[in-house]
Amino acid sequence: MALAEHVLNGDIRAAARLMRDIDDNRPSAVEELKLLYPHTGNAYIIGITGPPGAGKSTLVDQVTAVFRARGKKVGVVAIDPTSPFTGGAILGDRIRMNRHSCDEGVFIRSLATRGALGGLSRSTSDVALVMDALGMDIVIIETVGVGQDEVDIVKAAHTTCVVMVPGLGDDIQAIKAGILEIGDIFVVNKADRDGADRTARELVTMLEMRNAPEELWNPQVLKTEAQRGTGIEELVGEIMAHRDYLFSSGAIESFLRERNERHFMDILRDNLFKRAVAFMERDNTLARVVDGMCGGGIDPYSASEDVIGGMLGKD
Ligand SMILES: Nc1nc2c(ncn2[C@@H]2O[C@H](COP(=O)(O)OP(=O)(O)OP(=O)(O)O)[C@@H](O)[C@H]2O)c(=O)[nH]1
Ligand SMILES: [Mg+2]
Repeated sequence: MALAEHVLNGDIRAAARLMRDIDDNRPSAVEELKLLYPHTGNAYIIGITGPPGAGKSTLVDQVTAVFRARGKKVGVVAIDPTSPFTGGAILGDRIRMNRHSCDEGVFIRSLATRGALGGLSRSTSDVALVMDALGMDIVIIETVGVGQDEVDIVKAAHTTCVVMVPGLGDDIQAIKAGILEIGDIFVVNKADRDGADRTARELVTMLEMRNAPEELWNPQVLKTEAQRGTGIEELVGEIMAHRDYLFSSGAIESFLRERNERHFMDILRDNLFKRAVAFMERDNTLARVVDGMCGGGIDPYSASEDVIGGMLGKD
């Protein structure tokens, strides 16, 4: 029986193995994903993003508990930035989500950004797909909202929650407009700290300044204390309200079209690049091009056009 069939039967170990195969870039993993794909599209995907240490993992843990209490199965994909600033995040996530570690209805998986050759958004989509096929009703993706990569990742989520903390003060002005655009819900976590109301007010003001059309979704700003579990029910309620909006307004259609287009383009780019690399390996093209660039006889623009021309002509 193919690994995919085991996954579709809800076999958690098979899912974990397939995710490892995806990580290792095994060609067999792609064949399994092809089998799984027709059975996906049932999970509701929630993105949680925000600066390092904002309390995202603590929040994910609490939100997971609420969905579990409602009988939903929850998959969690935590993107570990493996940056020197947040080193050890994986361990931290494991500890913070410890209480779910014996729960068969919760599947937690960390992804490292380092070494994700095919692009992080591609591997995140693939892992979310496996969780979906495994029968997870909810898939939560946690990522530190810093770079374009992270923004791309949360675009795959039906509902994106942007997590902030009090005391950002003037820094809040420095938050890229991109973050405002991707948030469906804004959360001021660590509301036990001073300045939570002010941060919430500033966010509301910034959102109002966007002058978004009224018929569109109007993002709310919520306050939470993830550590004590305060405001979590309200947050889940708002996530469900956004879900209702997506489906009742029909916005889900364009969302899915955009997401599918990005997913396909990601895979296409990845596959083309892999084929180009394999093509160049046949006759050591890379070394020749680099030699030529160092010697001054070859420019990289013409060289890449030659490689693509050769590849398309011969294949
Ligand atoms: N005071 C206070 N601390 C909190 C709250 N929520 C989380 N924390 C603490 O904030 C610290 C960081 O929490 P995490 O959940 O690891 O934050 P994170 O955003 O996932 O961090 P990275 O994944 O490393 O970016 C931990 O020590 C938490 O216990 C809160 O509501 N109030
Ligand atoms: Mg975290």
